[in-house]
Amino acid sequence: MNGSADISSLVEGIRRRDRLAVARGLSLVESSVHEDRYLAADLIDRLLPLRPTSRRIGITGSPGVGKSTFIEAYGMGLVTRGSNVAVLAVDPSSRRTGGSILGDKVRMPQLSLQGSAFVRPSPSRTALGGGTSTMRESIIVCEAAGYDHVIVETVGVGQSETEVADMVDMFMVLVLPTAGDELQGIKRGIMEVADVVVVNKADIDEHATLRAIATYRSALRLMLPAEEDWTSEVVAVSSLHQSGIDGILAVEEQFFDPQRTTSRERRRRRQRKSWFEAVLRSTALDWVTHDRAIASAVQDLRMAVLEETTTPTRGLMAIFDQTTISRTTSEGPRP
Ligand SMILES: Nc1nc2c(ncn2[C@@H]2O[C@H](COP(=O)(O)OP(=O)(O)O)[C@@H](O)[C@H]2O)c(=O)[nH]1
Ligand SMILES: [Mg+2]
Repeated sequence: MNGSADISSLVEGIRRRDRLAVARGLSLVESSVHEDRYLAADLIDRLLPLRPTSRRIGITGSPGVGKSTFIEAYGMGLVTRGSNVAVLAVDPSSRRTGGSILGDKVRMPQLSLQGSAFVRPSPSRTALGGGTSTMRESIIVCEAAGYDHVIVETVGVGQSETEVADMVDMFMVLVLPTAGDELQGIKRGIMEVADVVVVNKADIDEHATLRAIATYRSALRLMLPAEEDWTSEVVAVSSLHQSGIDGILAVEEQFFDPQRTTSRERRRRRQRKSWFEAVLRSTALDWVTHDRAIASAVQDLRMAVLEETTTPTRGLMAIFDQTTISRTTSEGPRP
């Protein structure tokens, strides 16, 4: 990558849905190399106006619940209906294990072979925000390439699930048919943002699956709905046998009913706001750590706080006042 000519040809390639160009675009937005971040910003700017409408779908659930297998089955269902599907994975742990990236690819063997599907396991980011920090840009690249479905799989634990919920239109939580015990283990926060609860591995135990459906339905009724015009659905599937996928596709159609357009747009607007706030926070932190004078003052302050000779608030106020005063005096009119 060395400049705007390259960006132009990359934009063209992405628009033609050239797989190599899409992959290169994704690598560029994921890159943490300083110059790449400027090129990536340039690329995203150029792609933004070129996006057809898409459906962004997030998939979460405990490791082993069957997310990758589900995406394979669901993705195949979509492809069969004529959709173009891109799959992105958030894996904050992949840097350490290395294996899960390969594992995911291996577990979507059918979908990976489809001409109208693109499966991309994203590497982790060590920078602030972990694996999700550039996911929004990755989604934009896929949309510009004409993928009408962008499916994001969370692989990590902790924050990444709710972060992904904040960047998709429809958020699905996969659970096992062992409802009673499972409900204890699932964080309430995740259930509250679930638009669809998918009881996977229904093939294992039919009765347990029915019980699980009932349990999740009543649990969801006690929670505040994520959207005021949508009641969270509970659907059972067997991803392994690719059965129950019609039910998922039907729920998706209901969710994306044109009558709900306004509330979906409201949701995306809300998400753009939190995107801005997140970038503002990390950029502000970048500025502080890149300005040598401030960074060294902050380091002194850090020590002072450890020694309890000052408090974080008092110390940071002092640093802030000092830099603002010195800037205004140096930039102000000279006598
Ligand atoms: N019996 C059964 N096994 C499944 C089903 N879906 C996934 N599995 C198995 O569960 C294991 C974990 O699946 P995987 O998709 O890798 O889970 P992930 O970690 O959530 O992505 C694999 O061995 C799958 O074959 C299902 O519907 N029924
Ligand atoms: Mg997986």
